[in-house]
Amino acid sequence: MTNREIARIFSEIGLMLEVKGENVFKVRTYERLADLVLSLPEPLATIRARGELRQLQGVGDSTAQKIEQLLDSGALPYYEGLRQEFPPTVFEFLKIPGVGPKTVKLLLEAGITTVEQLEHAAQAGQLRTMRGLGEKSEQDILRGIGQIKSFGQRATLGVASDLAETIVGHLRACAPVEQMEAAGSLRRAKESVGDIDILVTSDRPEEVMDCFVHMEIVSEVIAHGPTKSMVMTTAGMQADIRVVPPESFGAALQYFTGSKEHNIKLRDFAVRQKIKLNEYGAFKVTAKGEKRLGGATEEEMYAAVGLPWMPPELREDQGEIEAAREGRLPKLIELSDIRGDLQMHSTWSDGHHTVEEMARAAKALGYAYIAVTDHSPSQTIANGVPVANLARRLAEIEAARKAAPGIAILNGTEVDIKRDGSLDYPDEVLAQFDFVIASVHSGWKMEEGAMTARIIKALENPWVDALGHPTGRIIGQREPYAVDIDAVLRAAAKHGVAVEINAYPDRLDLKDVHARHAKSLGVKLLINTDAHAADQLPLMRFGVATARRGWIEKGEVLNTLTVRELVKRLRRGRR
Ligand code: DGT
Ligand code: CA
Ligand code: CA
Ligand code: ZN
Repeated sequence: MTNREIARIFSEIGLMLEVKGENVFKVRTYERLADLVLSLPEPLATIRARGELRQLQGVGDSTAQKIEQLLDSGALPYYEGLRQEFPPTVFEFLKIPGVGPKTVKLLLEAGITTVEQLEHAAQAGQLRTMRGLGEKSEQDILRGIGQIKSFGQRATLGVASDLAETIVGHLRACAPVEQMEAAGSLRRAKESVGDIDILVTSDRPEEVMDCFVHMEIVSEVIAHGPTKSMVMTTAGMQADIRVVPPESFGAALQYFTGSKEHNIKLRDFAVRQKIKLNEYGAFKVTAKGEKRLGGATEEEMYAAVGLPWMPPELREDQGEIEAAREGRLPKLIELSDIRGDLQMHSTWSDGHHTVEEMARAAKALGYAYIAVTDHSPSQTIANGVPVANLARRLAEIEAARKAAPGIAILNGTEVDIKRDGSLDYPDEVLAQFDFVIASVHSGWKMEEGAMTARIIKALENPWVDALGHPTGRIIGQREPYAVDIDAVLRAAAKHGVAVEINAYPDRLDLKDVHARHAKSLGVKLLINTDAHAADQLPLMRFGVATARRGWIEKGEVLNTLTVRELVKRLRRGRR
């Protein structure tokens, strides 16, 4: 069993115990275990082989035994037993935004056991009569069910990327593939991906098909042809593969990368030049017939109609073809432009690794600096740092600076924006940090005007350098809070506050179109991972991809600067 699978089982145990109404400490124990397992840098089986399971923080004898059982047999009687106590839909309930374990308990007691029954009961106004629920929870539940339906079977960019990497890695090892690329919305780095589209060249296509349909992660073979196949994976996501001849690889890659809207516009543009573009190539159409112009590479496809190649992230028919014609495509930011990461959490709040461990991991990525931004005190669940502990925390940061030279460690905080727009540390405390990013973590349901005023008030505080995850959304799970993002971005521009593109793939916040709007207002951006463990630092790539979808260039992102330039350009550096 993988760490991820074991973590899921612990997390489900925690949820089931919570639905049962067990005591919170027991529940938290399992939540923490799940977090711990996810943050481990190596497989549990390896740790066990060294005899070090019991040395993990928070792992006692009984937990270690459970892990051993799972590793040996793939099953855990304690877990199976709990599952028997609930209808199988209990986890579907819990996925509905706005439905927590306490609500699930009430629903089950009322005999509601499927999402369908729940939706009907909510529509019929039956929930408001139940103790502990009201008209408001009824509306929340209906809205939550609606959100899940509209996200449908799509996956987040993070999940889709992992899956595509697994498939591509498997094919490289198993099949005689030459060129290989994942196309579609994944290549365009859309925030959600419907299915994975893989293109391959090979002189033995049938062997490629065989390897593909026999992958361990295949749960169902939907189609198995000589050059085209389609499977459903255990992750619940469909994947398609096509083998194409090398002279058509660029044409197919261009076609299947999409977007459909981009392709339609491009083909229109081609037709006016009497050129035909399709998944086989580019062709000049004359009275005598068709003459092949190219198709082995994407460059040939675009060159055939007199355009430069353009990055997949731009291909959304948002003006990129016009810009290409006029020679004003942006020079998009790249991952290698990033010199540091300015939002992450350490063991001082809810992170899994120490300041020094985070610094070493960031240095290994080639970064020149990080800001460690632990939560502020009102985030009690996230173990926010009380003022009284800040001096000890700073001492640890100073020690880490000595122990991990070669990377600058900024003493930062992710300070809470309270409901009234005031901040969770007093100004004289904020003044002592090197970097302050302010975020909303509570009171999601405020009305738009109040939320906008709340955030703008926070941006007016002279010690706020940046705004974190500006709309608070969790993709496919939680809608952004109601906020006038245009007004917020204008305030950020006015006060010289940088605005974050949170790179965590479940957030991507600012999202692409908002990033582009920010750029048009002259707002400076930061791309940060919000890592809660060292292995999350590489998620930076998703934030960079989102910035690229927003047409962002290097010069608009502050964490592409050297640390000296950065410190000068932060708001506090300009005082
Ligand atoms: P997804 O999978 O829903 O996240 O989005 P895509 O963009 O990956 O769409 P998908 O998988 O249906 O098709 C992959 C690409 O193939 C798409 O981006 C453009 C191209 N394509 C598919 N169907 C059509 C079509 O009817 N017309 C045109 N022009 N292109 C198409
Ligand atoms: Ca697709
Ligand atoms: Ca597809
Ligand atoms: Zn946060």
